[in-house]
Amino acid sequence: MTILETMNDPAQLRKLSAAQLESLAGELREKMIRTVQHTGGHLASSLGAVEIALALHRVMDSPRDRIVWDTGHQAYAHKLLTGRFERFGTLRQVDGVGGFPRRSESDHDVFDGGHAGTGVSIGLGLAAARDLRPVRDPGRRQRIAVCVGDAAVQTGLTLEALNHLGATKHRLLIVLNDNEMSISRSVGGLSTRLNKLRLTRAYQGTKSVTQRVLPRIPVIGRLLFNVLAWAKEGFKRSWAKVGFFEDMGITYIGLLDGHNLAEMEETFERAFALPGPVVVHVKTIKGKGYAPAERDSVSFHGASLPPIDLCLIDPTEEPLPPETEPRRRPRTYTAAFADELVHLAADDDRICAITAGMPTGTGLARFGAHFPSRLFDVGIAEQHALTMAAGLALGGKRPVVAIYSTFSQRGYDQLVHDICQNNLPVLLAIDRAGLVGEDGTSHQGMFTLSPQRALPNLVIGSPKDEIELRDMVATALRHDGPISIHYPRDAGEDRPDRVGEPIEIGRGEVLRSGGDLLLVGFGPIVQRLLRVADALQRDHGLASTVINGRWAKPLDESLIAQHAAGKRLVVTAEESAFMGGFGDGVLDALNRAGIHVPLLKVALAEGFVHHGAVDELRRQQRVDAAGILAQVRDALGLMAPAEAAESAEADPSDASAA
Ligand SMILES: Cc1ncc(C[n+]2csc(CCOP(=O)(O)OP(=O)(O)O)c2C)c(N)n1
Repeated sequence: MTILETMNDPAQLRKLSAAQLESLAGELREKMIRTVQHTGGHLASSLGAVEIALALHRVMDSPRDRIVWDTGHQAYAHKLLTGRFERFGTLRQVDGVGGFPRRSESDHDVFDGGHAGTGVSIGLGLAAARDLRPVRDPGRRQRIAVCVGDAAVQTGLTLEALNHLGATKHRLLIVLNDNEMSISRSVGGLSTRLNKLRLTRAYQGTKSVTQRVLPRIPVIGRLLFNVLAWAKEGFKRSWAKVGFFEDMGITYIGLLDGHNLAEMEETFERAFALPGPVVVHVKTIKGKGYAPAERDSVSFHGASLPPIDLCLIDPTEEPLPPETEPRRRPRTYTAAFADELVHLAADDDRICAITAGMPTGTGLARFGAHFPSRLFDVGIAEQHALTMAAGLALGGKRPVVAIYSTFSQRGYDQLVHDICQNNLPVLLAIDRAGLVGEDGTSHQGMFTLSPQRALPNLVIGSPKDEIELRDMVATALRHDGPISIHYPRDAGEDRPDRVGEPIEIGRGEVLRSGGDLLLVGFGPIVQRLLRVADALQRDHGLASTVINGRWAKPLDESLIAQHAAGKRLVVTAEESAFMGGFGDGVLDALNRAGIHVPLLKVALAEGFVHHGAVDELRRQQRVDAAGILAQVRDALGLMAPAEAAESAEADPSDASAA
């Protein structure tokens, strides 16, 4: 039996020897690699944070003490150490272990997250709450720690939290896990500063440490004296004023080797003894312990299957060559977007692009390869990305912000006030709209369409396929106002490629005509409506008109009203939240036109959608073709052919009646 298999409580960690802990670190890594081969997941970040997790759990008494994982993508070791070893093989699968901390899974998980930059605010809130409670046991104050990456530490939210934290006296340990990487390389002034720190302060001798440190730390009693004594003892560590944190009133300790357990434990222990907030800066290697991930942490940041077929990789070795040709996958919407943007930008030097730390995921890395000076990676700073786009537009540029639907939520007021109120020509390329699958609850792109529909001046479109996406991008960059184009994470429809051609804003498209039903869709879900229309015709002899809505705003109200009149049922379909979306727009339009036909709104059920394969989630949510068909049948009181045959068998008199 491995040590990991015997772990059911992190308290057991404190009984292990240094050699056992080293073996355990290896076992944790192996388990992660073997699991992610089958499930995909945030491998590189979690591999790099193994020793941090071990050290925190050894000096803290979780769940009484609280360990907050910023973003939460690096917490696999924490999960494995807190009772989820047995079920870890279900990582990111429906009803399995989630890819981020989840309070429903374990008392050791503090916060259900997934978005970067929340950790320090959560930690500060917990610390403030603790310090408002009467101290029951003065000898043992609750310890609170936040582990935050060098990219997430630069988010606006974290900077706001640090600024607040520095003005308080709350004891809070912030472990700054610095691997020099975001998903791509970390960017930003603070990054440059941390880089310099790494170069100049790493592993300086103790003598100079004490010489520099002793005069600078204010004398505040016995505990601190102990800390100073410890500094004198001969630890290889640099203590110095680090302007950025210390100017805000937060003690900085660094730089430590984030894979040296003993050194981290001792430092954390001492940091908890200090009377206020402390940043401990540790240097880690992203992907640590797995050569392919160490070499290419970008691909192994959030390894998904495909395109990185980890099944072909032996965890202990180099990647093995594929035995068969990888399955050809149609081009993604993201790729079509990037192609069109590069095409248009070649002739229009006003076009520039902004990403908030996601150049590869959004396809903008391609744009950057062609036009490096026109790509702005602002780091994980979605709010700034949008307002900077407003500034670029005011300066005569045609900015394109490519952003995942879920992360665009961060910049709502920037969209309302900075872009829409000023009616500026900014294209918001909303990638990952709809269900995204295994990344789960925090990442589903389902809450962007409804709030955007409320915004004056904003045009909102979604294409039926990847070529129509090219058309919409071409349209958007000729439009003189804010426009938001929503498209999914999926592969496209494998249409023959061509460059985009502008289309008319606010015009829908009739794809098929029929007299019984009207099916109207927003985005690629229209393809499923065509299959539903086929099935209704085949199984029930019902003819449907199918409209590709294209624009949620302005909606093609007259086209929809014209085709809705006299139908048995109008069906709207979208892969977005149930309330306030495209279907509600159609309902309002029909009411305004005085057309009273029953309307079935197909959308995602109210509530959050958790993790799992996207096809499975679509099935669960009844937004796949079969699910939509079933909903239509329910609405019309029809039976599926198989059911009809079954009930006919059960009751032959019915069959003769038919
Ligand atoms: C608000 C938000 N924007 C973007 C992302 C996508 N994202 C996930 S992890 C990550 C990089 C995090 O880098 P860092 O904090 O340094 O941690 P590391 O993965 O390097 O350990 C990004 C950009 C996110 N989760 N949340």
